Amino acid sequence: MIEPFDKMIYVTRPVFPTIEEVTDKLRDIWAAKWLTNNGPQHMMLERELKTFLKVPHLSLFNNGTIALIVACQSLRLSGQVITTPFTFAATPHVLSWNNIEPIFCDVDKETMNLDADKIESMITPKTTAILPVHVFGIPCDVDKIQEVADRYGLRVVYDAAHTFGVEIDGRGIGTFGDISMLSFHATKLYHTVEGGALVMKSEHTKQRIDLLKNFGIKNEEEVVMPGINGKLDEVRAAIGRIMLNYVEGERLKRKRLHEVYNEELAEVEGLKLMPKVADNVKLNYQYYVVRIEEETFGRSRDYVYGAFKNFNVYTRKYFHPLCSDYTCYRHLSSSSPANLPVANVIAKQVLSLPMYGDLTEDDVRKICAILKSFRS
Ligand code: T4K
Repeated sequence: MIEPFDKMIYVTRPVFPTIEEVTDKLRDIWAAKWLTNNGPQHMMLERELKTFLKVPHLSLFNNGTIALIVACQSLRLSGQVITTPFTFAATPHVLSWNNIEPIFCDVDKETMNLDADKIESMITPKTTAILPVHVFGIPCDVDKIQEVADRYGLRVVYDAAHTFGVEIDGRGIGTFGDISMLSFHATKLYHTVEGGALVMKSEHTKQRIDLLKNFGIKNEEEVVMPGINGKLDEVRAAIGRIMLNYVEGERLKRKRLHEVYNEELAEVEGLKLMPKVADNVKLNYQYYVVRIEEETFGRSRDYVYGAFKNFNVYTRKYFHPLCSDYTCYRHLSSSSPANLPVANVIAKQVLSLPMYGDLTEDDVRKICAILKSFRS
């Protein structure tokens, strides 16, 4: 008989810096009397992140969603953009906010990312770009996606919200495609409370993006494009600078917890664990996701999700429902389940298990024991 946890175990918990570290930085901000609009903390964080992430240019934002909206604007995307239905709501919504039709393409059954072999069949004369997501921090097939994009003259914008610090062959994940978006939301491995960034190849694109995130204001006399307010303020930039000291420690704690999950769940019939990646990929271990195959596990994902609550464990069904099933998108022809057979299966199986550095190995072993006890 397994006892429930005596505290709520959530799918994740934000990393908190010490209050003293925050107070120290607040003193700097108070002394400078500068709160937002490209202040010193903002400028320093941009520089520090560029180095940390091994990327040539980076522009900070107040959240990842606004950043992605601006990325589409900066490349003047229009018409249709091919994306995945297996993602957070923000991904297709960003296209809608740009008056672009999301075209949903099926996903790969192992990585759960956009299936690069199916992209070509979704291209029409209206297609201007591909918007893949590195789901749960597992890199997409970046080479094949770029090859298709090049052949058809399409842009590639990555939703890299889950991929802070991920590298392929020592190369920052943000350097693939034309632009990548990172989210610095509180629930991410690295955060600025709310926040995000765009990573781009050229200084010219950065200049355009910096204008777009500040109302298009070039100087006191000239407003050169219809921009928006996407700026990150000084308080959150300062917290972001502190959090850079925490991110590698948090990554290593999560790496160990991933290993414990893998050890404990490896032999359980009916569970499919996180996809394996090539040796040249450095992961960030932000999420731990299992797929519950009802026929062999004997219980459905929804049963497991509900039963965990009796043990005070609050898992999440990331990402169910599929975006293609939202009321605002299900009328699209690409949303038909016949077009998305793999995504439809995966969305019924996935469950994100608790993953954050403050969990102990014993907590994870107990979560695994609870999960195994559900098998019938
Ligand atoms: N693209 C992708 C692929 C994304 O996953 C996201 C965001 C975006 C784009 C957009 O980026 P941003 O505009 O957000 O920068 C959460 C996050 O709010 C969202 O950022 C994230 N993806 C998504 C996957 O997860 P919810 O609605 O599940 O969050 P919530 O409030 O239910 O939090 C999850 C758990 O975390 C809670 O059960 C408890 C814990 N928690 C949460 C908060 C906010 C805490 O313990 N403390 C906290 O302060 O969306």
